[in-house]
Amino acid sequence: MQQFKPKSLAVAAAFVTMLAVNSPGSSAAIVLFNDFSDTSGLTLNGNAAAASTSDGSVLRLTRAAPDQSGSAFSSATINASTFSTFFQFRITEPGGPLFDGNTDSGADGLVFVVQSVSSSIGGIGAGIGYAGINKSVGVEFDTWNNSFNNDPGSNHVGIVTNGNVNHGAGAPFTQPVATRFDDGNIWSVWIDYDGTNLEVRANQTGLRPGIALLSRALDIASILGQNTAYVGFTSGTGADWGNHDILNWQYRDEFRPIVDPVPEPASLAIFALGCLGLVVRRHRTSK
Ligand SMILES: [Ca+2]
Ligand SMILES: [Ca+2]
Ligand SMILES: [Ca+2]
Repeated sequence: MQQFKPKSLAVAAAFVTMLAVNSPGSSAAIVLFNDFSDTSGLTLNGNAAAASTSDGSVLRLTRAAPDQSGSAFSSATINASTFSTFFQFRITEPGGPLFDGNTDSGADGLVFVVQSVSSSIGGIGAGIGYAGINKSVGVEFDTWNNSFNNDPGSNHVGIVTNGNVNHGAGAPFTQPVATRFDDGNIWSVWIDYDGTNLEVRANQTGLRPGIALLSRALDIASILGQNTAYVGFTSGTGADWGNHDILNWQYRDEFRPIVDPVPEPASLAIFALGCLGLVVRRHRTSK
């Protein structure tokens, strides 16, 4: 998988200099976590914690145990009127009893969330830690069929709003995915919002697909009641469980799809500045 760390700080330092010359102002912000050895800038809630795994230091939203809930959000609000984000997750040790039409153990999944309520919010179980978060938009990776939520199956992506994980009749804005999200492999996710349409891409190859898995027209600024949001993740477990780990994450507060997760010079500069945690770097674009 992608390893996107600068080869050396000396190289990165050179980029700092270049940026100082070429990007003297501000307009775009970048959040970059190559790993979660330093979670500065994030507020971790509930059972969420950094964990050491074979992937390095990961953000473990929930561990493989019943009735866990965890969330992690940027401690400060960031522009979300347009954005592009990329992250990788791995869900391990899925387990628990089978019921409600599920044929595989493991639950409940995780959600990428933009919300304007609080950096310290989250729920549990069937709500994937997202239920009840008003003024929000969530992209769920749902691994458990809850018939009462009109889930379209036991493994699907969905775009949900205002903390409501009930998809409604016909389960609009969901897409079943054949390969289990909790099969233990690394999933790569791209989510892009151009101010009109929210698009979701996900696969296990790490190569950005041309076609979106799911899209939904949304006015996110209206939903949030503002242009800015706390951005992050939620997860929950109930009768079934799994380790829900975020391995790395980048978020750009402008629509600029991340084609190659290897960092651009600006990201290297951030790294060089020693900010392994949440980084909001301002640099001028030439618009
Ligand atoms: Ca499952
Ligand atoms: Ca579910
Ligand atoms: Ca669902």
